[in-house]
Amino acid sequence: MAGITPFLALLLLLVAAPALATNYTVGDSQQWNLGVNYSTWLSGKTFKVGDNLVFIYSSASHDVAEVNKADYGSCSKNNIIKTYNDGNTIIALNTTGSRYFICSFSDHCSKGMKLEVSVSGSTSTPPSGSPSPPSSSSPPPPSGGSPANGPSSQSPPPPPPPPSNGAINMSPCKISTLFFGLLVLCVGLIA
Ligand SMILES: [Cu+2]
Repeated sequence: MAGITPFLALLLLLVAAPALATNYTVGDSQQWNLGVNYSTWLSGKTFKVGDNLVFIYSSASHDVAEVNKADYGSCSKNNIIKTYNDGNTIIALNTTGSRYFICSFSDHCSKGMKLEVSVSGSTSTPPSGSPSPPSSSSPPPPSGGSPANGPSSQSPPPPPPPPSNGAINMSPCKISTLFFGLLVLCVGLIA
């Protein structure tokens, strides 16, 4: 019976990592209302695929209508893609690109109840080329699995790479002193 190898556990961890989505309550404590500056609310925020927008409002006073870019600009209600009016609307940002939301009540859109969000892909895209990061901190295997008693179920982590020092122009005496210091440092790190 094959248990979950550490490699597979790491792979699962990597796959599960992008699932950490962020819920953004539109307007924060001011919610989805008249008199809120949503440009200010948007500043500094970045939205990525998997995040959610949460519109909280009184369904008697407001709604959330998704529109296209042109209708967003003109506050037109002629081509509404979808209207939500449950008072607690969660919009899943599943695709990259811009999404446009307005309130279709009266003239609320032209009074500022409009929100454009730009959704980007995964933010954590490390530069390719280094498949194995130098920091080799192997996470413990997830609990819940069967206790692995196999002899090769867990391999010890590889030793840290030696510190690389550039070319130093010094007298032999100082170099030997420096070398001895580095040796002591290395022994201290390993021990
Ligand atoms: Cu409204």
